[in-house]
Amino acid sequence: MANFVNLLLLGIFMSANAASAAAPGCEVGDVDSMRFDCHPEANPNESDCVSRGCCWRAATERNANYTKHSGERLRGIPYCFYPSTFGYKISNVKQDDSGWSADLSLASNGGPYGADVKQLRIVVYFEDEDRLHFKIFDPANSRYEVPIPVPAPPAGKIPQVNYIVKYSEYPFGLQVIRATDHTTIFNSSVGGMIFEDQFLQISSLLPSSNLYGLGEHVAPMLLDLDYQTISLMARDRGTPHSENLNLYGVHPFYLNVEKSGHANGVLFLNSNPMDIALQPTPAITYRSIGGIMDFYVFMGSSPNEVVQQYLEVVGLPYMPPYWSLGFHLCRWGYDNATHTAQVVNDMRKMGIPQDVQWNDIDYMDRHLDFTYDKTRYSSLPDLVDDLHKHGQRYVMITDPGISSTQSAGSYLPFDDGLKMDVFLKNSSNQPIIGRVWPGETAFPDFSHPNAIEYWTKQVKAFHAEVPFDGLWIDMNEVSNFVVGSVQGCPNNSLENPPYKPGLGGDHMSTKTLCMSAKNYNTTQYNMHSLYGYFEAVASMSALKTVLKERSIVISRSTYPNSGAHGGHWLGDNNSNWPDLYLSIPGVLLFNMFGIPLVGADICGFGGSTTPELCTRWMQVGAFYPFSRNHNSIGSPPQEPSHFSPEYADGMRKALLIRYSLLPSLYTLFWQAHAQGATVARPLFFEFPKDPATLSIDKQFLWGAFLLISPVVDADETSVKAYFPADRWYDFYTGAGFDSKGESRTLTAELDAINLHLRGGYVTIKQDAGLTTTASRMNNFSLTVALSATNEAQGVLYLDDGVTLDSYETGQYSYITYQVNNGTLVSANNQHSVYTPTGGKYVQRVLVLGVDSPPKGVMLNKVPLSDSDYHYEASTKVMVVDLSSHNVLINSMYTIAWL
Ligand SMILES: *[C@@H]1O[C@H](CO)[C@@H](O)[C@H](O)[C@H]1NC(C)=O
Ligand SMILES: *[C@@H]1O[C@H](CO)[C@@H](O)[C@H](O)[C@H]1NC(C)=O
Ligand SMILES: *[C@@H]1O[C@H](CO)[C@@H](O)[C@H](O)[C@H]1NC(C)=O
Ligand SMILES: *[C@@H]1O[C@H](CO)[C@@H](O)[C@H](O)[C@H]1NC(C)=O
Ligand SMILES: *[C@@H]1O[C@H](CO)[C@@H](O)[C@H](O)[C@H]1NC(C)=O
Ligand SMILES: *[C@@H]1O[C@H](CO)[C@@H](O)[C@H](O)[C@H]1NC(C)=O
Ligand SMILES: *[C@@H]1O[C@H](CO)[C@@H](O)[C@H](O)[C@H]1NC(C)=O
Ligand SMILES: *[C@@H]1O[C@H](CO)[C@@H](O)[C@H](O)[C@H]1NC(C)=O
Ligand SMILES: CC(=O)N[C@H]1CO[C@H](CO)[C@@H](O)[C@@H]1O
Repeated sequence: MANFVNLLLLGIFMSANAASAAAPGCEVGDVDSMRFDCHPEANPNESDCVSRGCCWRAATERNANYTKHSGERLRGIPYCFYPSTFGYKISNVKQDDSGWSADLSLASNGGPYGADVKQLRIVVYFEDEDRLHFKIFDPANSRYEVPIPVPAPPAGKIPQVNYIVKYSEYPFGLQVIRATDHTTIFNSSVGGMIFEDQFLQISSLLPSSNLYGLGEHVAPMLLDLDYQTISLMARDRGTPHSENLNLYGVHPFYLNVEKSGHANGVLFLNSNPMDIALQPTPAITYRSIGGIMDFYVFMGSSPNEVVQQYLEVVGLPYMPPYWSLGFHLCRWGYDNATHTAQVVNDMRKMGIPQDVQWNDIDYMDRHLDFTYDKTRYSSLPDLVDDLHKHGQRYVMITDPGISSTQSAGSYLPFDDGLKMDVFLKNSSNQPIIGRVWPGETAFPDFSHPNAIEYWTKQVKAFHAEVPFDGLWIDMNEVSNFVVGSVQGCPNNSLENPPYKPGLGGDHMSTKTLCMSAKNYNTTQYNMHSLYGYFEAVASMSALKTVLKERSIVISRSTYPNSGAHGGHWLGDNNSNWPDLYLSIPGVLLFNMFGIPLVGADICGFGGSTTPELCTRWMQVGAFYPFSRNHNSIGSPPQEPSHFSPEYADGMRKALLIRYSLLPSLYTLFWQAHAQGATVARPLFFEFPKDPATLSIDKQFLWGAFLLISPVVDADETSVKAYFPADRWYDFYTGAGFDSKGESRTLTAELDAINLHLRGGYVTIKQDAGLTTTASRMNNFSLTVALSATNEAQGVLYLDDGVTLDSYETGQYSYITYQVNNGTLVSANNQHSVYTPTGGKYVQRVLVLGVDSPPKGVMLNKVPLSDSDYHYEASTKVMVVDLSSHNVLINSMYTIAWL
């Protein structure tokens, strides 16, 4: 008997061993980089691995260099990996006009996280010339799908597509190949595809390891593929000191740049908490705990085109009001309205530009939304009135948590919410109660059909008391000071899913509501990461109804399509140099995500800034698309007006440059809104074939024309800047040089930020005032930066800056500039309806890179007098003074020089 038991054990041992070493399909693991992790949880072991139908083998050179990752997960070449025989088999492939569909049947054992959906369906839509869309789902049971608006699949056939789609039969994998250069963009014939109720997994080979996106996280711009796992789930998490931790927003979109310089992109349209594992193969693995597999693949082939194609799916950015491009000032810890007003007055006295004053939660009565403290902030309406009289604006914070403990009849936001049934509910179908600033609160379900009406009512009532100009929506991950709710959470599979994404070791409901809390249609398990998105939709809708003009919603939590409803700030950073640097990749990422109105808290939120740090940060922050200085309670003041002239001068100078460039910046926002362009742009977007640009995230561009090279370290008096091969001009002197693609060391005094104009572009400026209202009264000037072939081009979009849908309703002017052979042509023949009511004339034209002194200059073929122009031989700059000629900015004219 004893022998028999021993034999049996030996038999089991041997068969397990055989499965791991010689099982069919395990030879895929002979190449370390082709191993896809079958046991991402902590502490894998052989028997557990083999019972999953996977292969177990010690990696050839494993782990000496890898450490434990967040949440106790292992990093490195996996011991436990999928055999090449794991997965589904395809059958019944049917072509139709706009793609094909097929059945997928499970043909091996499935995953370890619950029952597998054995019969799946795949539908492949050839949606657009450069966009492929496919879905893999359970045909027998409808499952949650992300409720953001996306284009409907085409009704008929797309005449010509720039891709070829193939598949492998078993195990099933999909390949998407760009037709023009035969690059495989997506290839899921690797790893282990799994489809279970609470676990979806699919892997794909990447064409190159130049990978960007997958936010929101804090990290350098170029992602690290050395066995890194990025978790996505909206979370209120201040200043994580570890990269890749899940943060406020969720953007499962990446952009990839191939060796050729061509780019591609992929969106995984899924909103459940997920892990995204990257490995150096290069390859990507998505592990989501719900929804369906819904993918969009974008062929590019330039980075700009990838973003454009992505935004055609998730929605173009909205058009912000002109004033929102001015400078914003805020802090938590203004004790009263007088204190807030004092800051505004100090800024005016110091002659430092400011458009918008903000308040954090200090203004509220006991932290109740839609109230203000009638003692400390009794003069708030007067402050707002004074701002408006000075052509300035006011924005204050609003949190989603609505106090549930006020006596009935005393607090309408709660009473109305009950009446209109808009709160998220718990398992006994009552409003789920958490705890935030005002104490116990209920949380509006902004996806509820009544939510917009409910929220608009509150916004309108408060606006009647305090006529604010925009909404700052914080804490909308949604943040909660207790885990789940004040009653805790039930114990069920939504609260404790069989696979738990890394989440930095957090529980699912850490700092948020229970996963089983109920939205109108579904649960927080599915909709959690869309909370801030739906709040932004409701907030922007309310502002349109109440203000009847363009406004801003600045949201902490975002999801694809958020950019169509407002902007974002990067959250609670700290006053230190690393955070100053990391703000640049943060800003660049959100431009790729279609939320160009973005910036970090200038000078840092937490901690104490120093005058030097704050000066450098104000200089780079003057070039954030959304430029706001914000500070935490208890930290020393960091308003620009607070500093001595040694520092304040450098801050003022940077802001005045921003204000002078606002016509060009506003035009960039219009290009984002109308065409899906980025505003702040990484260098590789313009120079993707130059490998040196692929990792540059300490410099960035505005559009194609302005290179910004800030100081991001302490005690620097110079900065090393890279110049891709092109003609560049010093912004201050206009002197130019031709770069072959080289780094240069530039002087960087404390009072100035290095800026360069790119040859080939026309920049439109307006003399800076101390508010955008004042700036708009000033006249325009053009700076023509000639290319090496003496050409340049530019565009200008003009409207009144506030009317809703100015572009859509045609109330704008659009001017193009063409320069070649010594002639500038300003043409308004595309559209010229709007004429500025303030500053409207072109005062000056600067031409940079004019090789020899002009013999004459003509305006509309009529020679100008010698006193109307001059030439600076040392810098090769020609200045044409048009001030006595009344040249309207939106008129047709030519300027020629010989
Ligand atoms: C292997 O891992 C599983 C799951 O963690 C555990 O239950 C089992 O005891 C482990 N076996 C050994 C031999 O360590
Ligand atoms: C481990 O790290 C050391 C030092 O960085 C390096 O020399 C070595 O090549 C690495 N080994 C592997 C297997 O990556
Ligand atoms: C996709 O990947 C598989 C597995 O590595 C490989 O055999 C196949 O050639 C790839 N297909 C394409 C089109 O790249
Ligand atoms: C307002 O706050 C400032 C700054 O803390 C303080 O000095 C001042 O006394 C306060 N004024 C009133 C009226 O409370
Ligand atoms: C649901 O919330 C209500 C408060 O709105 C609370 O009284 C009740 O106990 C909660 N139910 C559960 C199951 O937590
Ligand atoms: C809720 O479900 C209805 C009916 O299926 C659908 O029309 C609506 O778009 C859904 N709303 C959200 C926010 O998911
Ligand atoms: C939750 O339920 C599971 C399964 O019923 C049980 O194993 C676990 O101990 C429970 N957890 C708690 C905290 O009650
Ligand atoms: C360039 O301008 C000169 C002087 O106006 C003119 O003679 C010449 O024909 C122009 N060349 C072209 C290619 O337009
Ligand atoms: C939570 C967090 O770290 N937020 C921001 C603070 O620091 C950097 C730089 O400003 C940002 O990129 C982070 O997103």
